[in-house]
Amino acid sequence: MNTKTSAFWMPFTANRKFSSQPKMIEGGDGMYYTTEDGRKIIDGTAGLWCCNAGHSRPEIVEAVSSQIKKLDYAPSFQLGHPKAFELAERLVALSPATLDHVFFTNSGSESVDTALKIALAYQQLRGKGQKQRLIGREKGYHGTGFGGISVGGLGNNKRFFGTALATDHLPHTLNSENAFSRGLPEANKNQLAELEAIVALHDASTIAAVIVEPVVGSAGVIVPPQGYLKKLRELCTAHDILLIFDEVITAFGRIGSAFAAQEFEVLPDIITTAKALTSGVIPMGAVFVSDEIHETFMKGPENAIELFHGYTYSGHPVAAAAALACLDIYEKEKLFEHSKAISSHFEDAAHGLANCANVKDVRNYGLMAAIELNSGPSGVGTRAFEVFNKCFFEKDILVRVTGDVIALSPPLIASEQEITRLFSQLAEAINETA
Ligand code: PXG
Repeated sequence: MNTKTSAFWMPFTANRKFSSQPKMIEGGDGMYYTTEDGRKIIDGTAGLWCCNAGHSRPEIVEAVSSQIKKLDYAPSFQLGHPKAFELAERLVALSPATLDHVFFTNSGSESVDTALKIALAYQQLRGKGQKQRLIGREKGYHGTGFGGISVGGLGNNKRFFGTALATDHLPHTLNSENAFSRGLPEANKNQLAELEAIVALHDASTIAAVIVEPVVGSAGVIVPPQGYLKKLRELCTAHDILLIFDEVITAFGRIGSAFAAQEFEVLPDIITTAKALTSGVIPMGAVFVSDEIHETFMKGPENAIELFHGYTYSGHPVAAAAALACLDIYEKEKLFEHSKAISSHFEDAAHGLANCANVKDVRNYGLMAAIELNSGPSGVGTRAFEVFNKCFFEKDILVRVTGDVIALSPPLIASEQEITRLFSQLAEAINETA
């Protein structure tokens, strides 16, 4: 292994393969990354679905550096600093009504574990302590904490680590009959019958919460069938089960609205976020909790800690400053509206690849798209990985690969021309790959 890269054990990476041909990014500016050899490449993925405001925005740089000068760190345990409160207020002004309380974390994984713990504790506090089972969904990705992998539905992420919690899983909603759907695919009547079956099997009295990504990200942009999320909400309400939307990818304009909950007009009890909260600049996550849940915690003696949970860096002042500057950019530049406005151009551009070599499916919603390829002769993911390399080294675009899926999620500042260029370069790369 290349000694220059072996000290850093890279996450979710084929470390030895990386080492043989490192792909290094040295700079970022707006829609572009600069590679080690000085090429400007279009960031087709907003980093890892997070840099929604684009890279190295001077407003965020300024907010972060002046915050460090003023107050670098202060605890949030039994002590406060104003930026975290200001940010919480700004966030609840954006979030769906009744989700009026924010718990700060440092990542999506921590947001998910926080949400699951709040759900379990809530059921105990309201006298329904038997409700301890958590329901996820096949192909779901909820980060890498023990809670997140337990409700998650991706085998590779779970198999060495046991199943820490009592869980069960809904079926995923990917249906080959719906290949090449634009936006929301048609509903399949039986998709939610499984929830009834899970409830019949375990009994609603043992189920605390259901957690889903409103639009699945990591497993390859799986768009919810029409009416699916509304029906899921109805079933959860009917069985007195909390509904958690994991919006670590979908929140903050990725699909046009501030939250997928608003986009699909479905009100969950808890929403998890991270990534684009700070446009990826400083790690930070936020869990939005309903008034009803929050009030349930606020009933004990006033001098008692209501929730034995939190992180050294919950509400970190520098992260809060970055998030506030980022929200200012989203607002001033109307980036959520812009994201919605260019989404039909994005959809056309994505579906323009339907006839490229080996394309098996194209899926899209908002500024999320998946181009799924047939597996190559050497197995799952090999062809897509070759496309990824060709894009990076020859076509000057960054795409994301998971298995046979190439995922696109550009920063929300993308222009129509940049989107056209992104997809035309990708089309060339796909057609030039055997
Ligand atoms: N929930 C969802 C829905 C996510 O997409 C997490 C939780 C965990 O977030 P952290 O910040 O702990 O990584 C995620 C993260 C990919 C990719 O390529 C996606 C994620 C992370 C890394 C890569 O699809 N999503």
